[in-house]
Parts: sequence; structure tokens; C-alpha cells
Amino acid sequence: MKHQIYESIRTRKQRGQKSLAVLIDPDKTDAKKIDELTELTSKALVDYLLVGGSLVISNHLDEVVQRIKKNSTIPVILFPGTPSQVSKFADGLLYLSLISGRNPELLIGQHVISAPFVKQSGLEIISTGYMVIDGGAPTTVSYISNATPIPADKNEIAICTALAAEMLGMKLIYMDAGSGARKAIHEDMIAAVRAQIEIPLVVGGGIREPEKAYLNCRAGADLIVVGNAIEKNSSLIMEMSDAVHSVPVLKP
Ligand code: 1GP
Repeated sequence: MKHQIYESIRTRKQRGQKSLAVLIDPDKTDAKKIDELTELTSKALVDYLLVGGSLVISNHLDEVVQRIKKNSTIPVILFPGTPSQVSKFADGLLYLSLISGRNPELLIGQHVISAPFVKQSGLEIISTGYMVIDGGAPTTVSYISNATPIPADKNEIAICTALAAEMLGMKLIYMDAGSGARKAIHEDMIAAVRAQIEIPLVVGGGIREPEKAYLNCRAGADLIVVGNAIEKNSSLIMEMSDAVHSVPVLKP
């Protein structure tokens, strides 16, 4: 079954429904863990599964994605840290441009190199303006990208960056404090960006408590991404899902 992932994200946003994505890092998982996660995410009615990581040292991305797809009907979206992280077995791919940094390779260089095989993959490609926000300590993404994150209190930089991405035609904004960030993104910055853009807003990095996920959604995030906290304690999935899905639906 082909999912229309972007359309579903946009429709949910238009209805004011918030969404939860659980991030699975192929380096930190095995068959048993995947089986457990797919069962729990299906029960908890998680909306999307993201697969990827900043490094991905292991060589079993295809296997991981195939096992998830065998167990679950939740759409699988690749969240690639490097251009090699493409699996035709997934449903979609966040085509990330690191717009908060000034590293030309991550803005466009690697896209040029990977474009032909990304196109051939047949995946749904979702052009994403990826903004790394300072999460209080260096994270793998800030180190690997060799790019300075946006300071956590500089809302105006975040707004202008997101606006530029929207006007360039990008389909999503992903604000990320980085995996395992000490501090998740503050609601003030989320609200400031939300007020200026129309496209869906994804927020992740360092979200450990369901309350934080709820507050981020109330501030204007449309899709919350949680990885580390769930890796450490998979029973959080249900609480995270309840928190995100309990945000009151706005009347149109
Ligand atoms: C990282 O936004 C994701 O890119 C998720 O972060 O692992 O800290 O939840 P966590």
C-alpha cells in the first residue's frame, strides 16, 4: 500500500490534529527490539515511524525497514543522516537541507550527489528545511554537521530561517535540538516560528516527558519526534501518544 505521507501530515495539521513519530536508530536496534517497538507503536496508534540517525554505522538499514514493514502498517519515513541511508522498502524520505548551518555540503552538495538514486528509490520525497537548535550541549548532529546550531534564545533567527525555507518551497520545517539534547526546544521559539509559517512544523530532540510533548504541541508543533526516551523506556510510547493526541483540536 502506498502512503501519501505528506498529504496526511498536512491534512492532520489542517484539522488541528497533532501527530507523534517514534524515531528508530538502526544502530541501536535488533530484531527483538523492532518487534517490541512495532507492537507498542501500533497499540498506541503512533502516526509515523522515522528511521535514521546521524551516523548509522551498521549496514542493516534494509533489514530494519523490512522487519518494521512486515510487522506494522504505520508509514515508515527515512530520516537520513548521510546520503547512503536510503532504503526502497520505506514509504518516504525526509529530504533534509540543513538550513540552520552554513555547510554547503549539507545545504545542497550531498543532494546533488545522491539525487539520482534518491529519485530511483521510488520513495515519497518530502523536502524538509532542517533547523538544528542549540540543546545545551554538543550533539552528534551538531558535531557531524560541522555547523553551528541556532542559539536557543534567538527566536528571530529561527523565524527568518523557517520563513526563507517556506518561500524556497520546502514542504516541512523540522526544528531539532539533536538526539539526546540536554534541553528540548523552548515553547517560545516554537510559537514564534509557528506564527510565521503555514507549512507543517516538526519538533524533536531531548523530549523525555509526555508533558513536554504536549506543551510543544500546544505551542504549535504539528508533529513530535521522540527517539532516545523511548529507546530507554519503551513503555513511554503509550503516554507520549496519549499526550500528543490529547491536545485539543482547534476549530477551523
Ligand atoms: C533527533 O529529533 C530527534 O534528531 C529525536 O531526538 O532522540 O532526543 O528524542 P531524541
